Amino acid sequence: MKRIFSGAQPTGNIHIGNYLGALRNWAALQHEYESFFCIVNLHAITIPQDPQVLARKTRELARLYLASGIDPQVSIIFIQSDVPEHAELAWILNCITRKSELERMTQFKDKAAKQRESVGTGVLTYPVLMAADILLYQTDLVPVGHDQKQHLELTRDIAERFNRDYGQTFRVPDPYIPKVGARIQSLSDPAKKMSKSDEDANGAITLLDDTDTVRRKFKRAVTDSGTEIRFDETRPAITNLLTIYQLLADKQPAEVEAHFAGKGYAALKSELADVTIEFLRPLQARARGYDDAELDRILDSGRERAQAIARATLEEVKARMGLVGVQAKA
Ligand code: ATP
Ligand code: LTN
Repeated sequence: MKRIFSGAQPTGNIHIGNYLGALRNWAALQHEYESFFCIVNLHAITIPQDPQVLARKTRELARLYLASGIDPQVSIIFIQSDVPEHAELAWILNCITRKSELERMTQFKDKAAKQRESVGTGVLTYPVLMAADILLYQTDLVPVGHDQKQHLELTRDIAERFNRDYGQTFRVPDPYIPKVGARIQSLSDPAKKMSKSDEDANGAITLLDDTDTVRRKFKRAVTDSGTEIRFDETRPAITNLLTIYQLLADKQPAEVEAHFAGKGYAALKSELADVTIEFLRPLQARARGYDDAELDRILDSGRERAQAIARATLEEVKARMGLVGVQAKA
């Protein structure tokens, strides 16, 4: 069976952009692939985190994976720092990655521009840890949103370089970026992606927002000039709202346009709030449905299953590089 691997960071609040761009596809693909879904807490600490909040968010994210339809009987759900092979392989891959490759990453450039001198080394080397995550599991396919495309390309380059220099070791993964939903934009600024790290909380509908909050955020959502409700690249705000509607209501674009023909923006926003609330209600109930003991059991079993595979890959990597221990007969 082919494999998929993906992950999200336990920072901020997971939003419908993360769901529509990534989690939703994880749940859909899990039956066709052997699946690994990781809570990437080592990525989260590339920027300072409050330890208690990070610990709480890590478990909350595990609940949201489950609530989004990831079945722990089918897929492996685990916490990145529970499998130390991720950090170990990341170090090794750091040594075959060029600094210039990392400095070219647009996400790094954005963060470096904002933080200047204080930008941490982890922000620079973060794509190497991501490559390690993926390559440890001999992954075939990586379902992510559009913003991760460049990191995936780097992962492929690193895998190919290692295979060329040390012999065939890693499977070279393909990205899986959905045609619709890979780039959900902020409700407050349709030129920016919906983001967990946005200071403006009105830009994103989070998976744990209550009914009133959902209605309020959609009501305040920015719209374009004009009145027509149709998909149109030159009108990014309405197109973004229609995309969210299309995916949550499970309709074709033509059906959506026909449905809103002759209606105004207020109707679009109110119906969008309705479908979102209907989608979130059962999801939130499922998230609450897992008690701590059950969550521990799921994460523990995930760690064990993931680590067995990660360990085998790392052993092969170390042998190929001549990294032998006292027990190995060189
Ligand atoms: P954020 O900017 O919201 O913090 P992130 O990409 O840093 O997002 P993750 O939690 O690691 O946060 O992302 C999980 C997944 O969600 C990734 O596959 C990412 O590509 C996807 N994703 C993030 N934002 C969006 C968006 N606005 N639209 C579609 N997919 C998204
Ligand atoms: N970098 C990603 C999260 C991430 C990831 C991964 C995604 C870390 N490791 C491996 C897919 C595969 C992000 O910030 N969204």
